[in-house]
Amino acid sequence: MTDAVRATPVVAYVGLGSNLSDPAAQVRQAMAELNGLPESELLARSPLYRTAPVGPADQPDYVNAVVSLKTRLSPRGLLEALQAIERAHGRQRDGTRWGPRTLDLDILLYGDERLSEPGLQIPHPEMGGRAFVLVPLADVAPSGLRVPGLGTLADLIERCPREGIAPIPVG
Ligand code: PH2
Ligand code: MG
Ligand code: MG
Repeated sequence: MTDAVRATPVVAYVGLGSNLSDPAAQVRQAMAELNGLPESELLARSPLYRTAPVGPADQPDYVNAVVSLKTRLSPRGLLEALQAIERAHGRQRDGTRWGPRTLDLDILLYGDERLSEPGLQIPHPEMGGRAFVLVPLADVAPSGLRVPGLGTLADLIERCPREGIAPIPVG
């Protein structure tokens, strides 16, 4: 893993998504694994949502959720830890954009930082208009949360049609 660990922890938000091999179980299991990340403390987990696929329509519905964590991992260190969890869930990267996946873990926000590096853009470049990200994010973040470059979470939610997304009952 990339060695960078920071002296001061940052609050990061991670989006979870799955639409293959028992998606709700994949997401719940991934939340447990995120709870065990080194140099990190899981702060909150959103409910799970069943969501219509964005992108190619000929794929199963997704289960989506968001967690917040306090972490001293660097953005790159966090990304590598998330990719290791994706691989453990059998994630195949065949290059198909927006195609079906057993587990997708995306860094949505990392404090108030903006980053644009190969393979790592923060805030997540597509989060601003996606209800399947914004709705669970609002479950774990203050509505006044600023998304760097995009405004407050409350404003983004207001502008985003809340279609094709339904909470999954607990239990
Ligand atoms: N992820 C994608 C593409 N489309 N659609 C939904 N509903 N949920 C996702 O997590 C999702 C998607 C690529 O990351
Ligand atoms: Mg991803
Ligand atoms: Mg994604």
